[in-house]
Amino acid sequence: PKQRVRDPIAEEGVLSNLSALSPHAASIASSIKYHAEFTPMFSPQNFEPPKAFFAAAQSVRDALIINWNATNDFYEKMNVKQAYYLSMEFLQGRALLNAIGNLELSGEYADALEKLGHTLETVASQEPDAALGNGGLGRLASCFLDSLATLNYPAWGYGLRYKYGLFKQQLTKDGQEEVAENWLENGNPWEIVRNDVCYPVKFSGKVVEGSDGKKRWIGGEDIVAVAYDVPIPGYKTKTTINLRLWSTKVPSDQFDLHAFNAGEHTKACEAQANAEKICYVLYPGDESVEGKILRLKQQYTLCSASLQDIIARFERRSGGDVRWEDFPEKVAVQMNDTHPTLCIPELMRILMDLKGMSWDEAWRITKRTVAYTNHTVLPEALEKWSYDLMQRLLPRHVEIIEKIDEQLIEDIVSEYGTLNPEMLEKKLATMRILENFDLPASIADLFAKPEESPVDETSEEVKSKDEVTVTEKDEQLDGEETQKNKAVHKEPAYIPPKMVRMANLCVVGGHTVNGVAEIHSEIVKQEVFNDFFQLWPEKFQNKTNGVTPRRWIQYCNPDLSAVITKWIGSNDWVLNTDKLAELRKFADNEDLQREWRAAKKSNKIKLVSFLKEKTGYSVNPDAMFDIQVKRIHEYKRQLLNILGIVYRYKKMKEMTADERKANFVPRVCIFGGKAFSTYVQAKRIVKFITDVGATINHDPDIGDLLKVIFVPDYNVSVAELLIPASELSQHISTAGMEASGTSNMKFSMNGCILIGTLDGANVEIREEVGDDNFFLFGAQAHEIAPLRNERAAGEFVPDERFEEVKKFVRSGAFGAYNYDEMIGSLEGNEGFGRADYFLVGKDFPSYIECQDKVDIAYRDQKRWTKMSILNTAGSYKFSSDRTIREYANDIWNIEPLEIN
Ligand code: B1H
Repeated sequence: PKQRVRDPIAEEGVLSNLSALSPHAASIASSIKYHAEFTPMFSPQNFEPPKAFFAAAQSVRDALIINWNATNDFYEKMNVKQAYYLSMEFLQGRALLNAIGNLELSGEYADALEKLGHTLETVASQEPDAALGNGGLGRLASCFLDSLATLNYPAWGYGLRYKYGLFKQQLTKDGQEEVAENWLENGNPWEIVRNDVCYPVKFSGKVVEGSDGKKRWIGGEDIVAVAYDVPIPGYKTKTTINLRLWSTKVPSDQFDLHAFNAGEHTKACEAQANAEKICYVLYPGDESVEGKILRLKQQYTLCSASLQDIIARFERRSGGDVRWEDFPEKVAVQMNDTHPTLCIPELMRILMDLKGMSWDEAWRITKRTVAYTNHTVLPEALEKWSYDLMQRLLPRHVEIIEKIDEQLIEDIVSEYGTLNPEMLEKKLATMRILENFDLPASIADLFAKPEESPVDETSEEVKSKDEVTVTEKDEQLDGEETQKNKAVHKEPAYIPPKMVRMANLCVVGGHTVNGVAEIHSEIVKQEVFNDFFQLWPEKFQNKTNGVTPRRWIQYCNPDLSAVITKWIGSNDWVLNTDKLAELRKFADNEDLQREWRAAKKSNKIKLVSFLKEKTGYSVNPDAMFDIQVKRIHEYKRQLLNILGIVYRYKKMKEMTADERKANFVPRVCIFGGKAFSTYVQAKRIVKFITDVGATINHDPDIGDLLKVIFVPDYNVSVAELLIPASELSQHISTAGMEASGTSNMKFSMNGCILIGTLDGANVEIREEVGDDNFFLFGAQAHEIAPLRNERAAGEFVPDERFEEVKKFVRSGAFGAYNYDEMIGSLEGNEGFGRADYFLVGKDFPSYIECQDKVDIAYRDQKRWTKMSILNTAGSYKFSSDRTIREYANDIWNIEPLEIN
């Protein structure tokens, strides 16, 4: 303590070159210099961009911590009701520009850094993306945090601190390769580890009943979850909320020193490795049983640690007077999809086993506290867990789930007991939480079926317990296999595996269920959860998604933002996007049109150099930039897009140079997106797109008329470059399959015109921007099932042009790789699975005809610019501020509270 710490700020001369700065910028510069000096991980001699980033970020963090503390002190003092957004994913992207923008310090930081020899842009580009999410669902969670803070809502996010985020995508001649994304390698300047905020989390063990009748969960494996806090600043407000991410470690007393000293190093470190691996990767591959166990451990860690933390806060804020019936008046828990479903049995367990509540009391509180957002209706994505696996890992929770299921059966029977037994049985079969379970003895006699052949109950039990450790999807495949074998070997019939349906548990245990766009919420009510909707119609709501206009216009598109601000007369639109609608009245104004086009052009030019750097391809900035970026999935139909391009290319090749020029608008077709590592068909599509690009981009007949580019490693930062430069974007999922989509909103905000189906939020975007400003094609949601039936019955007659394009691909026009299997999936040939399940063939003609209309519209730049302006103007509804207000009012019942 006697040794004086060197203070570069106080030292003479160090700041002499800062004198030209404003006082605020000068103090920022000195803070950056201070952090540069005392950032231990970089060598002291240099001040290269990585170090400049880290030092700048730390100086921002200082400001955030002050606001973070003020915010939380105030919430503590006011004992307000708080909302908690629980999500396995937060796709934050970079934080620097967002933070200084929200603090209104961008100019000062730019000046300060310039004085220190760097541009803000270069410094900001040093930051790795925090990619703790897969796609839309995770990015939505991050937009919500920005809106919650901006609107001064008392709310926190809870998630996991994955050591490795979403993989980095590399493109090779074989297609996509995945590489680990070590985003924490150089440290994370935004997080604050709270070593004192940690909770025990248990797995396995057993349940015992005490003499008082209380259940206790004992033994098994104990780990510890430690909190890492990430401050989330609101825009133009002091409110800085918290994203609390859990990391896992072994309890401090569990390092086996004896084993280590005896030379058994691996054994000594085993417990540690087991605990730490829980937070190693986002979405560990779950094809293996080991992978499934890890994923379930992740989900439980999130739920258990977060609820313990929430409950501790509730107790602390209650002072000496804990009134549990007030818990739902102080706490709202939102489950982001079914991944945090274990919140329900975990809250029940804590309230009953640790706080001494009765089942009925605990159930009432739980139901008033939690709510569930559904993000997908794809049957294969509705989470189910093997009952046996869950029982091994979470025996107490399974008991609780069984009782919830029993209670549900009683509710169903009392509501529908007068139905005929067959219908009642059907209701029970679809609504129960436990799947493939016998009915409880108490009601089995309602369904007495004398003629049914007797099954050996005991052998059934034993078999399914031992065998079932994998998901139902795999089990079904296994099952089919086994069934075939068994037919030959005349073994007993296949026994369907016992499963826990997480979505059903959410619907039963939550007070509200919401979809994420109007059409999706209708499908949720009318199809996926229709039986529940009939029973509890009041539970169901819609909350159309939104995106934050801060990150997705203001910060990623400063040129366009300046034009908008000039014409609206102020930058109020950043907080109140309704103002964007005022642009409508200037849509034909030639001056606005000129400025609008200039902004787009400058964004396109920036993208051109990025594309050159990342892919080596040079593209013409005067061509139309046509973009499809999203996860690669058959239902999103990147295949439809690329086959449309192939068709266009083929037509071009059949023409003379003059005809080509006269008939086609030059286009740069850009793709981006990652395929799940084990999704074979998606990976094939990635390879196909790059193969098509390799052929077309080098064809001297084509030149600038058509380029096809796959941007590697699409992520939030890449999106921030692509979206502002886009002119046409594609949202072309099979109708009824994309719950909402959120990039559609971002593109529209940035003056990009959409081509799309009537799916997800496209429907509402089209309503707002107007039919004339949206390129619509394709079958509608209600037509899909009949079309699939028609397809299956062999009654579908494919369009000539579709046949032609498939034949062209098969001819080997795009290299040696055999694309028979990919094209076969569009035909339903024997062995190629479901016959064009996503209806690419059906929608192909209307798609390419619509693309012709796009070309015609683009030739008239006045018309196109007007469409572009009307997209931005009509996008006002899709701010996440609007969405969050709706959640706050209709689901969470929380009020904004400004820090004073
Ligand atoms: C969405 C997911 C999802 N829906 C499982 N479902 C996951 C499901 O890791 N997993 O197991 C991860 C993600 N993601 C998306 O949510 C929808 O497809 C989009 O249409 C929607 O816009 C987005 C946000 O609501």
